[in-house]
Amino acid sequence: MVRHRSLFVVALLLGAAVFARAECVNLEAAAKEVPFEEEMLEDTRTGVTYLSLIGGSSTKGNDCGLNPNNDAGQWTGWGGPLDTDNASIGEGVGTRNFITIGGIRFERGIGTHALATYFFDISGGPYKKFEAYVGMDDEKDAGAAGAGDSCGFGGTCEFNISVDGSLEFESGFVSGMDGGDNVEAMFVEIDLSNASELLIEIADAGDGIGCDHAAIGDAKLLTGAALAVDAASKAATAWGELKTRL
Ligand SMILES: [Ca+2]
Ligand SMILES: [Ca+2]
Repeated sequence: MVRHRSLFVVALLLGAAVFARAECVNLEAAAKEVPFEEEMLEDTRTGVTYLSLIGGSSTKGNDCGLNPNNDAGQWTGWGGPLDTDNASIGEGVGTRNFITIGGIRFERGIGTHALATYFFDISGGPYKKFEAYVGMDDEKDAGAAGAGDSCGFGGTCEFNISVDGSLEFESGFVSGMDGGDNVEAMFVEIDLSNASELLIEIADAGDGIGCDHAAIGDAKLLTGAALAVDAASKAATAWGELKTRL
């Protein structure tokens, strides 16, 4: 079971309520409508640092989070270079969509395409934990608008995450759909005490990179200050009622 319900900050999107996106989200309009049932908003707790690819050029951080310190040519295996943070890979530059995995739209995150590699220098940072949700972006699910059915199971990848050379998370085979059902994002939670380097690798699951629109939702580093806040208290409302923007 994905442990997301108590951790999510969700948007109440009823009627014509105006919803302002977080400052670091600069994708104003998606290229196409990717259905979603719920949305996970930016975690605004003190002590949260997002992994952020585009918000700045510094290797040690930018206004929107922590930038990778490996060459940008390794950030996506297709449709690059990545030009917009917190967006899917789409069909290349100018066609990005909001990141959506398993029916959940993520306000913050990394949208890319296998093969992809990211090194993050977390040395000297007071980070205690890494959290994220990994999966295939729903924009390539069979029947998704513009996707056609050529992608079958919505792409297939493997997500491997290492800390200081030690493999801490292996997703195994991940597809975008399982038969006719959407596939939920996998929650990742890794302790980071005294860590120096976080490595995220996205492989093609052995069947080539076709349709491999991979996504990492709400990818963030947490300090002790963030962990001191009861995440459950951030849940704005009950889950399940938030289907009004479908
Ligand atoms: Ca999917
Ligand atoms: Ca694949």
